Order: sequence, then C-alpha cells, then structure tokens
Amino acid sequence: MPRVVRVGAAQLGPIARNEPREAVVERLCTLLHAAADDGCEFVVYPEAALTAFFPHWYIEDPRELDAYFEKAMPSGPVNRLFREAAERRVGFYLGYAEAAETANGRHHFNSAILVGRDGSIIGKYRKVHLPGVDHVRPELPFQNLERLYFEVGDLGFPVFDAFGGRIGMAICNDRRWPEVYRLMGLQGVELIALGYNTPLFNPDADQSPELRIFHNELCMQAGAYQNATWVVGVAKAGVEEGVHMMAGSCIIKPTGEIVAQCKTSGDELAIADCDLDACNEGKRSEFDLASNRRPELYGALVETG
Ligand code: CDT
Repeated sequence: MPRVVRVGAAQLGPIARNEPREAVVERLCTLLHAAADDGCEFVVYPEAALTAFFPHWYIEDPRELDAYFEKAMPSGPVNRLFREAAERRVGFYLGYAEAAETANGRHHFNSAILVGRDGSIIGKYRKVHLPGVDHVRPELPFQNLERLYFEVGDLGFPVFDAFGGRIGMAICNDRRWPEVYRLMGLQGVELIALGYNTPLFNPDADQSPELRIFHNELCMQAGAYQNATWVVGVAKAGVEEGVHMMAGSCIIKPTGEIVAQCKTSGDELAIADCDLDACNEGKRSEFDLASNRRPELYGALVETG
C-alpha cells in the first residue's frame, strides 16, 4: 500500500507583539482549512507559532513574559485549532513556548508537538540547540534571549509512528546540527517537521541575507539527503516588530531536492505529496546506516582529534 502523506508547510507572516492568541489561531485555522481543502492530512506550522518571537526582546515584566507561555496544551484559544483540525481530519506540528509544571517547580521550554488526525497529541519535542545568550546586549538592534527564557530540552530526539510512517521533530537552530538528523535517522525517521524563526541578519556575524538563506536550505537539504528522509521546514516570515525574518518555507524530498516552496513573506501554504517509500532507496543504498557507519571508530577519532 503506498504511503503518501500530503503535507502542507503552513508559513506564517509576522505576528505583532500585541496580537491576541485568538487572532493568531484564526490565521492558523485559515491555513488549516486551505490545506484540508487541498487534501492535506498533515500541516506543519512554525516555531513558536502562537506569538511573536519574544526572545528577540528583553522583557522585564515577569507577567508580560509569562503571557507568552502555554501552561497546558491545548487550552484557551488553542482548543479551537485542535477541534477544527480533528473535524477536518488533519494532523499538525505546532511550535510553542511551554511552561511545564513539575514536582520541582516550573520549567520553560521551546517546544513542538505532533498531533494526530483525531486531535490527540502523539508526541512532544523540546528544543535542544538554543541559540543566543542569556544576557541582554543593549548595543544590538535585537536580541536572541532563548538561553535566558528557556531551558535546554530534556526529551532527546524521539521519532514517532504516525501518518503511516516514522515522524521526527526539530526546532529552528537544531537544523544546523547534523547529529539532530542522524539521531533520528538511526531511528528510521521518514519525515522531519521543523519550524523556524530566523532573522535575515545575524547581529553577531557579517552574513548577507543571501548567504543566510543558502545556509538555511543547505543544512535541511543535507540532513534530508544524508538520512534519506523528507524534511518540512516552515518559517515565521516577514518583518516582525522591526526584525526582518527569513521566509522560504519548503518541503525537501529524501534526495535532498526541494519539491515545494513558499514564495511570499506572509501566511502561505506550500504543499507536496510526500511518498514515505521514497526514503527506501537511500536507506537501502548510500545511507544504509547499519551497514555503512563505523561507530566503533568514531570515538577513537574524536579522542585523537
Ligand atoms: N530561533 C532560532 O533558533 N533562531 C536561530 C537564529 C540564529 S542567528 C541570530 C536560527 O538558527 O535560525
């Protein structure tokens, strides 16, 4: 039986700092319905898709900061997204800021969930590779304070049985690290969903927007090819509160080729039929990881430099 999953990469344009959750969820639902009308069964939204990307600013007021975090998933306005997605039988990946209440207090993560076509949460991922710093640098035009606002994810890189295949998740800066794809590749991943909020300018480096766009595609295409997996990378794009964000959300097939891509910097869908069996060729030949890797040597190589 063919294992074709029709996927919608649901790019978002900017979200204003004062944009209510209800308005954002309305936008998510509009994309969801367009995807469902086009036959999609899985929609991928960006990183931190419910709010402006608040790590770009130092927020002194603890109550203002707290308002960016979800204390339960789903809750409040987000219930609507779960309800309408289940009604349309569309599953989704959703990035959000998570406040997790545990026995030893409250913990904050940059998280993503995988939701099935029946609206149930199949799995969660918490971002491991947090960019930026944990202190304010007033001289910069904008911050990346993810290391101030979030803890490093503690769930590893799990892969879930869903949509007839093996589905993994990553978040933004994770995509630049080959071990992220490989750890999921070793678990047989067939589609990696990945949301991002990437400024077109890096205040810490002299990089043109063109070079940054090249690196965005380079790392996701390499991750797809080297692990024979689909990768769906989805942006929050446009000018968000003065920060120019990268667009170019795309769907990449296991050969590393881009098969669908957004053209604008706003709310937009890119759709592709992702044949999970297209992973088989790579997984059985060049990237048959079990027969080609030499993990017994890698430790020694690292130790001897
Ligand atoms: N959100 C996130 O992870 N952003 C980083 C920005 C790095 S450059 C300032 C990224 O890798 O896209």
